[in-house]
Amino acid sequence: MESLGVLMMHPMIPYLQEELDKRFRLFRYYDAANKKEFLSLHSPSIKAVVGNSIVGASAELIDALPNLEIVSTNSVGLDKVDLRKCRERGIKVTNTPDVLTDDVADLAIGLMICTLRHICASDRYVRKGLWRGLGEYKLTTKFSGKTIGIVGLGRIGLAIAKRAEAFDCPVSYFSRSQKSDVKYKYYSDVVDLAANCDILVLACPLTEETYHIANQVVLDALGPKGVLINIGRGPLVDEPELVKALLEKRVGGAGLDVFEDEPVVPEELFELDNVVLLPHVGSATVETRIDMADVVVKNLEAHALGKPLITPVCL
Ligand code: 8YV
Repeated sequence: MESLGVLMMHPMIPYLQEELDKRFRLFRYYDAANKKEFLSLHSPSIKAVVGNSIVGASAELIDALPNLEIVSTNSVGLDKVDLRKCRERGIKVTNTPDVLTDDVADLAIGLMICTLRHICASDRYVRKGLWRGLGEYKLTTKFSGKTIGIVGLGRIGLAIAKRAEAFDCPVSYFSRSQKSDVKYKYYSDVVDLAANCDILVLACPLTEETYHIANQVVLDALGPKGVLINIGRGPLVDEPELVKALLEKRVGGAGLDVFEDEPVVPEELFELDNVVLLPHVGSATVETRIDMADVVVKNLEAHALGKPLITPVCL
């Protein structure tokens, strides 16, 4: 297995780096001062790429790696992997589904409650001494019982729906096609879903089809009492339109874990108490990141031994 050269694109938890180091020949792309030189020097040895949601395997990178056999991304999202190129070149792809579902769904519910009940803003109120100075915090909005519209009813969307049911929240959803095995109300049009829910949750993958799925029309359908939650990818939302809609109070609030140009977050949002901003931490718990690392390592191990992959992506 030591002959498998693995290119790591971005720093990840030490555990993953150690486990990869133990088994394979690890090349740290992010450490290289001159990336071009680094690649031309090591490309003959590199057979695997480990990326994540920040840096993955672009067409340009894949072209620079003639012996690449597998891309194993430390994420469930595949938007940073050029899947078309992988298909063309016969390069295998794996990701980290399932192990992060609970964390991301927990965070989605947390964002909904935080946004409606102003948990972060109330906390700031106490820390700034305003409770003592100005008295009680203003009234907020009830969460239990709100109608939740989920865009994308995959593993994470379903886990959010299951949690929402415990709060007596009616769930409806939009996806490419209606699911035969769920009881939730289906909308074939995302605008209709937005118009008929209190909280719109983006839980779908980022693809050409879903880019800016939450556009101005959808945001206006969601309306001044509606709240947008995004735990998917930043570019699912037309961010300038969302900022405008929030500032003009055409949308009631937003809970965002992801942004169009991370780590850049529109500063106009910093002052809004009805907006919760998180630094892309959906899967960021010790337990889950270790589980994700194990999936990456097991996939590469299986590949090196010629065994079936653990979580192959169908290309
Ligand atoms: C991580 C993610 O933030 O799984 C995804 O698609 O966005 C996250 O789990 C990321 O890959 C960590 O680097």
